[in-house]
This record gives sequence, C-alpha cells and structure tokens, in this order.
Amino acid sequence: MTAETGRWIRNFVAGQFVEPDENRSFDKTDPATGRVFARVHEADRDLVDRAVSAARRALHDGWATTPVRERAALLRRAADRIEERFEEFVAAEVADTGKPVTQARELDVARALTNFRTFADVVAAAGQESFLTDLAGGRQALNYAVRKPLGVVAVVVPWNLPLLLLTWKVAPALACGNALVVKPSEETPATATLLADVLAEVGLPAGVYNVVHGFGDSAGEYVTSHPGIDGVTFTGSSATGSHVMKTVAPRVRPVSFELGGKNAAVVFDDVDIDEALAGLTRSVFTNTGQVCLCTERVYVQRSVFADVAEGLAERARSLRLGDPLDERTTTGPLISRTHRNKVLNYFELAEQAGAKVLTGGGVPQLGPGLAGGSWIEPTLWTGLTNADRPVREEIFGPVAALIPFDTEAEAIALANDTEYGLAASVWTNDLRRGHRVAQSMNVGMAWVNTWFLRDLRSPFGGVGLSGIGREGGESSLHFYTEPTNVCVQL
Ligand code: 6OD
Repeated sequence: MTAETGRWIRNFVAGQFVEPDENRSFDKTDPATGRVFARVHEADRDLVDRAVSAARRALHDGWATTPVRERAALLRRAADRIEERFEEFVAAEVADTGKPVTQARELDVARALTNFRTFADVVAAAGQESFLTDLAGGRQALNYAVRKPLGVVAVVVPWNLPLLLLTWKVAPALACGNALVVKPSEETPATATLLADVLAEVGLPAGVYNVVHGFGDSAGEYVTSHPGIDGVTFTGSSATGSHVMKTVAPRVRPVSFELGGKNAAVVFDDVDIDEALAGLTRSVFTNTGQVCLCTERVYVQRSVFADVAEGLAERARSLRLGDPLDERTTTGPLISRTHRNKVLNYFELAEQAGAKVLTGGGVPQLGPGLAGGSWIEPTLWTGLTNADRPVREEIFGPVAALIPFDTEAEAIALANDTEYGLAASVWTNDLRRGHRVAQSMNVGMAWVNTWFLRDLRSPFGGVGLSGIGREGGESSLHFYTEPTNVCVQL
C-alpha cells in the first residue's frame, strides 16, 4: 500500500493505512499557489484510542525489549530507504510547505537521513551510569541504572521543518524502544505519512509508529491528554506548548518542549563584514524566516551599523521568490494566509512604532500562478527599540530589526532582554570575545561566526518561553528512557 492514494492523505494505525472518511476530512492547500491538492482524513477520538492501544500492544509484543543492535540496524535501514525514495520525500515536503526544492533536498530530507544514522550510532554507543559505593566496614555496594523505554510517546511536530523535526524525535525515540503516536501539523501531513510507509517497508513491527492527522484542538489534544500516553515531545509555538503542558499535567507525564524564539545576532565591528552578511542572510531568511532558530533581532556595533544594514538589505533584495520547483528559487511563501496576516500585522505595528523599512514591508507581486499563495517580502527595519512589540514578540517570518549598540556589555544586555531563550549568534574576529559573549547569552544554543551548524550529539533546546529540556545525543536518550537504579550490596 502506498502512503497517499489519489488525493487522500491517510492515518496510519497498527501497521495499516486507515480507510478515509469523507465526512471527517479537510483540504490540504499548496502555500505557493493556494490550490487544494489533497484531502486529509482527520482522526477522531476513537482512532486516537486505537493508535494508542496499538502502540501499547507493540511494546508488550516485544518492541520494548528488542536488542539495541537490532533497533539500530532498523534505523539504518530506514535512512537507506529514505535515501532511495529521496525525491518522493522532497516532492511531498515541497508540496506541503512551498519551500524551495533545493532547500528540501539539502536541509530537510538530508537531515532526516542524518537523524536516523546519528541516533543509530548514539544508541549503539550508549553505556549506563554505575557507582561503587564505599560502606562502613570495608564493604561496598554497586549501583547501576538500567534504562527502559519511556513507553508510548506522543510526538507532536510543526509545519516549518516537518520531516526534519519529526525524524529528530522519531529516530531517538525508536532507538530507545518506544512506540509512537505521531501528530503532524494539519498544514504538513504528507511526510509523516510517507515515513509510515518506509518504516513498514524496513520491518518496523506494526503499532510501533502510528500517525493521526488533525488539528491541535482535536487530534492533538486527544493524543496529548490520552491516559495511555507516557510522555510528550513537542516542537511548536510557546503558546501551544503552554496549552499542551496543561493537557499533560493531570497525569504528570514528562514533556520535552522546543518552543519559540526571538533570537539575537550580535555583530561586532571587528568582524569580516562579508562573512557576517552571508551568515545573517541565512539566519534571518532561511525557510522564509520560519525556523525557530531564525534571527529576528540584529544588534550591530555602531561604527559598522550603516554598512551592515545596507549590505543586509541588498542581500535581502537579491533573494529570489518564485516557483518552489525552480532550482533558482531561494525563498518560498509563508505556510498560510492566516500566518501571513499575523506577519503583516507586525509590519503594521513596526511602522506605527516608527520603523524605517530598509527593504520589503509588503506582499510581492508574483506571476499569476502564484497569486493565490501566501507570499511576503523579505523585510528589514531600523529605528525600533527593545520596547517595541515587533522586537519583543516572535514573528516567524522573513523579517528582522537592526539596532545599534556601543559596548560589549550593552550588546549582551540588549540580546538577553527577552522572555525567550532559544538561540543566539555572535559575529566577531576576536576569538576571546566570541567565547565570552556566547557564554553570556541566556539561550540553549549560541553560535560564533555561524548559525544552525549542528552536531546532533550536542544538547539542543531552550530556556524561558523557548522550552523545557534538551534533546540531541545523550539528552535524547535520557528523555526517551526511564532509569531503574539497582543497588546491590556486595
Ligand atoms: O536542528 C534541529 O535539530 C532542530 N531541532 C531544529 C529546530 C528548528 C525549529 O524550527
């Protein structure tokens, strides 16, 4: 069976694609054109119950105790199979999001392979904590912690990097022997569904990976509040994270949340300007600014402020918006008209607050085929301060405010003046300053002279409104397992 038959995107439960129900379905629209290209079967409570039960059964039927080397081998086979079906994943991701095909290939689908391969290696190399305890009278005790799967894990993922973020959670969760109920965003249901097909092909037992489609307040909430769920991993907005936490709270289950950001870049005047401009362009505009790590606040030392502002505006103007399937396209649309209205509202707020618009600020005129899409112009502002809402609130679009500073201490204070704490980048040729400033950022990840450079073994996550916990490498293994400590008196 294939993941998509005709225009349907289906749920996947207990190893089977579920026959869709016309009366319980919604349209899937292409954000680049506004055209509907598929219908998605929305899961009801009964289907979510079936998914959770199937997951529980799969755990008991042996998945939870499958040897680590077998789980690691399965992850490697999944990566190989995604590689064989690479262009199918690319096409599905581009259709769902409107993102440029080159980005889907080089970032989204490429990372899916790396996610599976890395966590196969990480789990295969993992040891366990043990302590020899000295007791009175010269005796000793041996403590060792046995790590067991967390159980049935709800995986709730957003629409911006759908496959990347899904596999970032699915790979370590499976590596640790969990069974999953996945709820992709209603905006981007396709690649989670295609992944079901791949995982079945490579021999994942039925019930270990289930997909239920729908909206946050339907399928999403049925899953996260379900009494059969042992933990929830979620990436999305801070507001939704807060709501998900309430749905989980009555049963006190562990959560791992990677939420919003209002990420700063700090640019010092000793920097190599061209290198910084190339990095800033990526950090502000990648994925049309729809990455939780994207920079929306750029603090620039006053003596190079004009050069950086003009240089960045020039690079923004040279971004190429257009057909996502055209390999020359650098920048796709926003995910939806609803999201575009939100971003446009910040454009208005910025102008009301006295922003000077260096470039952008509106909706571009593209060819007739794209007129129904959710396009927006890459936009840069000067003239705002940290007191203004567009500088305080996450916008999640291709937009940043540039703000001057004079001293290192001032730059640190400005960058840390936020309720968010996901990521920051520091741009300087002074290595000591780079370390110093990066370490003083109140964030989960600080980059120096780069952005979104990833080693998947390192901890990833945020503080404050940006989330709870870390994933990546050992941090993922810790979240997706529960230890039982055994103490033996010797
Ligand atoms: O690179 C990753 O592992 C990661 N979790 C990226 C998150 C991006 C959020 O939009």
